[in-house]
Formats: sequence, structure tokens, C-alpha cells
Amino acid sequence: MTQPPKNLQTIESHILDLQELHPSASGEFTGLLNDITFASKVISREVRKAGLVDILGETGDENVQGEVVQKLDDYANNVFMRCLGTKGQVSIMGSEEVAEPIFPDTSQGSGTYIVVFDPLDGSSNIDVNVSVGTIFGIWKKKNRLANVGPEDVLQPGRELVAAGYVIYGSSTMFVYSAGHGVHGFTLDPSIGEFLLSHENIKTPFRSCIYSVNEAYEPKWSPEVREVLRQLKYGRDTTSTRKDAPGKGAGMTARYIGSLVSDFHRNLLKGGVYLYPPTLEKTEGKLRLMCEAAPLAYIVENAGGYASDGHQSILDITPTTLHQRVPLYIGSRDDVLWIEKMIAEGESSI
Ligand code: P6P
Repeated sequence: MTQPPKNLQTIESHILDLQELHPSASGEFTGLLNDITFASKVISREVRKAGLVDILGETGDENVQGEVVQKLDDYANNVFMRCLGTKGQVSIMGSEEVAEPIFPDTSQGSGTYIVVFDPLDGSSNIDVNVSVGTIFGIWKKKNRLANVGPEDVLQPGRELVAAGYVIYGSSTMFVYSAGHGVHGFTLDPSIGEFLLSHENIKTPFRSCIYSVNEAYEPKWSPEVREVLRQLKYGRDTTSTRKDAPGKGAGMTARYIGSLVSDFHRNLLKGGVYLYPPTLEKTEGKLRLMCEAAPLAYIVENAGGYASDGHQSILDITPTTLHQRVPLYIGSRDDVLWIEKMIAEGESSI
């Protein structure tokens, strides 16, 4: 007979424990996080049955990114927009699927929080049953007493008050941090609850996995190509031979093509995910506000690090809602080494 989970703590109870750390808390933040977990359960239900109902495939539209919109992208986006801030906590939302910031009617700009999200990242994988995910970041209005303005949206990741992701994989997991550790909850669909399964996640200091789309290698800078070579052959600090299998060559390559899935595996096992700039995409592909910054917040709270190749992702102040950024994220030692390799390569030009 299967044993009951060792820890029957639900995410709602975990969030309430968090609220107790802030005696002056109003409960708005707790309500908002619970709205997000509810939206995740609704999306999870639809993702799980995507192969059975007419929700696979494309809508025929393109989103602000110029990417073909999957039916599930639309569905997930609408669920998030309807479920978040139903009690006026949210003054602005930013969605990867929507060009402009969204002002929920319920708050008339008075809500304390700003939420930026990618409702369904990697959704082109849905049709082939590969894991996909949701990513979100929560900021606070800069001036609680004033009505919200565009400057409230374009805040750096360093100002995040919480961030998280949901991975719709072999099970549905909700991973979040509000600055007090990173915690993972697994959905038990039979009771409709996210139960604490990964308490206080810490990511290994060094990677054993690297995740990158190597098809773009010819379009990278020489220093990034050298980074890939040494990830493969080992970070050999002595030999200059191009074919020397260096020390520490014990890494393996894993690339799913779904950021949340690659990030989650690397977070638990120790790994580094790279999406470097190319000649055509000089700012890379991934979005700063709804992908890189929330995951950078998570990985830093788990002991890792995230960089655009030159600085911490968390220190970049966005200039536009959909700004893209190169991304190197995961085990702290490897991402710092990549920054160093890029700096050395650029200074030798
Ligand atoms: P490429 C999915 O479209 C996504 O935004 C991430 O989830 C994923 O890691 C990346 O793009 C894959 O991009 O260029 O390797 O297909």
C-alpha cells in the first residue's frame, strides 16, 4: 500500500506560514499567490487532456513576439488574466502573449502588486507531449499611495518580492520563492492540492549538465564557442590544445527545448542553461521580465546565479516590457566562469 506523503503541508498553508513572518501583512500577497496556484491547477487540467480535446494546435494568430500562438497559449493566458487579482491586489499585469500592460478592472490601478508572466512557455512542444511550464514574477508598486504608472512595471529583478514557475511534466509541480528559500510542491490531482515535496531547494555549486541548442554554434561569438568547447572537453585551465579532453569533462548535454523543464532539472541536479546571442538575435531570444528575471530570482535564492554574459540578470532594469536578453543560468560556479570567459575573450579582441 502506498504510504501517505511524508509531509502533508499544502501550498496554501506554506504561504500562510510565510505571511506570519510579516506581522503587518494584509493578506493581499497571500491571496495573490493563492490565485496563481489556482490558475496553475486549471491550466494543468487542460494541459493533461490536451491530446483528447480540440485544444491542440495553433490558433492561426501570431503574438507580440511574432510567434505562432498555440491554442493552449491563449487558454493559459486567459486563465491567468481572469484568476489573478480578483480582489484588487494587482494593478498591472504583463503577459508574454500581450503587447501592452494589462490593467485589471478590479483595481483601477490601486492594487499593490504587479505580475508579469509567461502563461505557457515552450507550448510548441505540447503537440508532441513534451513538458511545458508557466513562469511568473511579482513586484510591488513603487509608491503604494499613488496610482500605478509604466515605471512601476519596468523594474529590475532585484526588486522582485516573489517569483515562481509551474512545470506540467510527469507530474505538475509548483516551485516558488518569496525570499525565504525555494520550495517545490507537487500536485495531487486526486485531492486538487499542491503538497510540499521539495523543501528549501539548493542547487549544486557546480554543474554536471549543460543545456544549449548547439545548432546555433556557428552564429555565436568566438568566446561563447570556446565556452561550449570547454563545457564539452572539461574546463581545462592548462592545455591550449583544441582536442584535449580536459579535466572535469564529466558533463553531459541535456536540452529539451522547454526552458522551464531544462531549468527545473538543472536546478535539482546542478546544471547550466545557455541561450547566447547570435548574429541575428543580438539580444538572444528569451524575455527579461517574464522568463529570465523570475528564474534568476529563483536560482539565486537556491544558491545559483544568472547572467546576461556580463552582469547579473537581476541588475538589469528593463526599458520595454518584452525586452529580450542573453541568458546563462544555473550553478553559480559555472555561470561565473562563463562571465569570466566572455570578459577575457572580449578583452583579447
Ligand atoms: P530554440 C520555447 O520557445 C523557448 O522560449 C524556451 O522554452 C526554450 O528553452 C527555447 O525557446 C528554445 O529555443 O531556439 O532552441 O528552439
